Amino acid sequence: MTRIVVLTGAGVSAESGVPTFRDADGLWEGHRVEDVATPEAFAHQPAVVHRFYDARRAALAGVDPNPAHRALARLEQALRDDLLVVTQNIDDLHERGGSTRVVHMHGRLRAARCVSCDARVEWHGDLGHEPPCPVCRASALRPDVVWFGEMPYDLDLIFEALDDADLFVSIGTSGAVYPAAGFVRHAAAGGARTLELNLDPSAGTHHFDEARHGAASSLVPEWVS
Ligand code: BJW
Repeated sequence: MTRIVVLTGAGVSAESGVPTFRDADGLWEGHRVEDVATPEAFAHQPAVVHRFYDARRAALAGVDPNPAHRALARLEQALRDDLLVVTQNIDDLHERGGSTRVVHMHGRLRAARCVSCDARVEWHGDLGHEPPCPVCRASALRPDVVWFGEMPYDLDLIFEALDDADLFVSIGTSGAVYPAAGFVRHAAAGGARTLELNLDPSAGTHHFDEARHGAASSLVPEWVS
């Protein structure tokens, strides 16, 4: 049974040099994430969407986990199955920081999915040249990420963990995107205490029992120690 569920967002990776989505520098080549992270954008402008993800996948090679990722890995070493990290991030910095119990509810940059047969493959290079699916060969690959209007991954597992949790901690997320933004209320309804660790008050900060504001690289190690 999972005692602590930690939800992370772009803010946990910000100090590693991965840009967030909705802060001052949150635009990519002038596009809002809401304009490029949709099935409609991929249908109408696949080259633009591929460029967005190919650039972010390539940038992963130049970034490293920061003290917040490493603190969560230390907590997992102490708590084992009692800790679950649910991340909205598609980078792999939690895993590279040492965490193993990580759910990527919005998918992973280093994976691709066939638009026809749904086969999933690990992917480290560019997808922009539209390689064929290695399984069905009939179609092309897309980034294995969850766009607006699509169903996030592993929701059954996540809601079950939230039901069981004694403590829910939200780190580095603006609370602008559902269903993740609703997890705090779900966890609280199940009896969990709730804590927000974020640079600024999130959109849902008033739903938390406690909120601490500052940089994740300081707040998370302080909370874990
Ligand atoms: C720091 C820091 C530092 C900075 N230290 N902190 C209910 C109401 C209204 C709308 C909806 C609703 N339910 C569903 C919707 C529709 C939609 C939605 O939410 N729209 C909103 C715009 C309102 N949701 C969906 O379509 C989702 N699917 C869905 O709902 O399916 C049906 C369903 C229904 C009911 C139950 C279950 C399912 C899918 C959403 C997919 C989102 N995809 C993206 C792209 C993924 C791939 C990619 O990365 O490109 O996910 S969009 C983007 O936003 C990405 C992120 O994971 C996500 C959240 O962003 P995040 O992480 O919060 O980043 P920021 O930038 O917003 O915030 C960073 C925060 O960090 C800030 O607060 C900073 O202050 C802080 N920070 N530096 C600590 N150093």
